[in-house]
Amino acid sequence: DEIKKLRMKNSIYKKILSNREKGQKLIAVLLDPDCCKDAHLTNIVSLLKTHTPDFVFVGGSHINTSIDTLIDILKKELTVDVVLFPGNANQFTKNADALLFLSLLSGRNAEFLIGQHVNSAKSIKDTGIEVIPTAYLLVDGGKTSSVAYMSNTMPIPRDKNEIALSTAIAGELLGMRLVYLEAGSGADFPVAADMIQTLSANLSIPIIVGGGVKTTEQLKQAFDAGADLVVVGNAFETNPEKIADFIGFTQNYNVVKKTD
Ligand code: 1GP
Repeated sequence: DEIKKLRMKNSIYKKILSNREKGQKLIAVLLDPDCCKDAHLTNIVSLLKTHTPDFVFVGGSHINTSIDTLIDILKKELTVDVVLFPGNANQFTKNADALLFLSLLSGRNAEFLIGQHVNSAKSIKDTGIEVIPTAYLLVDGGKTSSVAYMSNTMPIPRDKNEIALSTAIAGELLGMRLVYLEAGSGADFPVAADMIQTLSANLSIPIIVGGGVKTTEQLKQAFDAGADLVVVGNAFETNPEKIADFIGFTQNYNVVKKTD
């Protein structure tokens, strides 16, 4: 019951909001349980011990490995907040600190707009986990993404800022608490700065940006454009040592902002 009460405090969402109010940017490392195991996992865990991101996101469009096993290890070894970023209802586990309850608003597949949610809603609520309703917008990242394929939906064209904006506003008006602008894992191009800017100028909820962010220059562009939280996965799968650069960059960006 105590755990339930703690979880109901919405501490993850509060952390996102309070940093946003202070103009401080956040970074999350996305771990895909299929890739993040054995020696690679050991390496990542030891890197995360010294270079701690604001969050670790766990999930993926298509997963064959147990999410719980990965979360167990992360919780044992690290103090970082673990946020579930599920590709479908089967990936739900109560062992994370919060759940992004994603509705794929850019698509027109009822299954990913509300179907998976109905299947899992009661069991999610019973656990008392912090749930963050999130407007999930897939944007074309230059190649077919797993999200597009697995959800059988089309992404928003990357230059159609007004479509992205109307979609995000619809999410806000439906009561969603976050917008996740997604170019797809391993995208050739991250979401364009002017699309992020358009949303950031017109929304009152925080914006997460992810997909195809491979350099600190791209991270800076996303922050400058108004992203509150940037999620990076692939770049760290190929080069785990980049974690230090990205986290160092974010800390420095926040210090410079504070003294501006
Ligand atoms: C994918 O937004 C995340 O859902 C992160 O993408 O793996 O390309 O960093 P990358």
